[in-house]
Amino acid sequence: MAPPATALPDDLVQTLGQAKRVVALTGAGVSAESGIPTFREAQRGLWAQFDPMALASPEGFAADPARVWDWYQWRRELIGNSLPNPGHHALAELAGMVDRFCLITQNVDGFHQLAGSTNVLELHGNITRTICSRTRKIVDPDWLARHAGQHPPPSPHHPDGLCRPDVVWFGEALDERVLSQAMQAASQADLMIVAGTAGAVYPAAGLPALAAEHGARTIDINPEATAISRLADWHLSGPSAHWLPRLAAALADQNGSSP
Ligand code: BV8
Repeated sequence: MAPPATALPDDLVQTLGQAKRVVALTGAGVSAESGIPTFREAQRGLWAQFDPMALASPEGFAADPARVWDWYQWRRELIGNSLPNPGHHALAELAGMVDRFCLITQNVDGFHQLAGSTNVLELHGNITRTICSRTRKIVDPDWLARHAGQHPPPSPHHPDGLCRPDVVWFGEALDERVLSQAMQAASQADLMIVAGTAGAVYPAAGLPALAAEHGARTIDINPEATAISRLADWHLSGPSAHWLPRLAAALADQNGSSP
């Protein structure tokens, strides 16, 4: 594959410099350069034989709690041994250079916060938190440590509960407050930067169209063309760790500051 271009279109740079309300929507692709496999990529090793969509579902957990728990434990360890990449850091830098910035992510790895982003809207939850499968109350890490040999550990909050990750599974509703904040931000944006998402998972995938319907210009960053890139005003073909730092540098140049 040819290396991605490096120059940003002039009209994109001008729009970026004039934007007052910027919203970013990220997907699994922004963590790819941190070594975290995306949902569409074949899972690795032991997990290559399983469909992530089946594992990330209440039905999958009900059918085989141990298998789903172990898959999340494998992902937690992979995430724990990985770091945010320049794409995550660039989004944190961009937030400091615009009047209003809102970061919405489909990802559950917490890398945006590790890279310094604040007020991140985690549409699909966060894999590092554990909840009770019946009450959805948070389970303390020391309970997990005391029951590390059980897959999954029983819940401390309900006699029939099990420990599960605090993520939104397919078929489960998103947190209403988080979703309405994301929809409000998208409908008020004058620029939406979409990075690393196939745009296949709803309702997250509907946010770029919502922003465009309310007059936002949209940039899509993805090595592949997707339904979102076809809607976008600009499609920057290539990795987010390549393009997001270039957006931050271009804005810093316009503001006369270093990112
Ligand atoms: C709900 C947490 C309702 C778990 C995840 C409307 C229409 C159609 C279907 C539906 C609909 N509404 C609801 C549905 C059903 C379903 C859905 O959307 N199904 C799809 C598959 C058709 N949605 C739901 O079930 C949602 N719930 O709507 O509930 C409801 C209401 C009331 C009561 C009950 C129910 C819940 C969806 C949330 C699922 N949970 N994650 C976990 O992580 O284990 S989603 C999961 O998939 C991840 O969060 C991940 O982010 C996401 C996949 O999307 P992407 O982020 O795009 O990742 P993907 O791998 O697909 O693509 C990566 C992209 O990156 C690619 O394009 C690739 O080219 C690109 N890339 C690769 N490398 C790079 C790169 N880009 C940049 N740089 C790189 N280096």
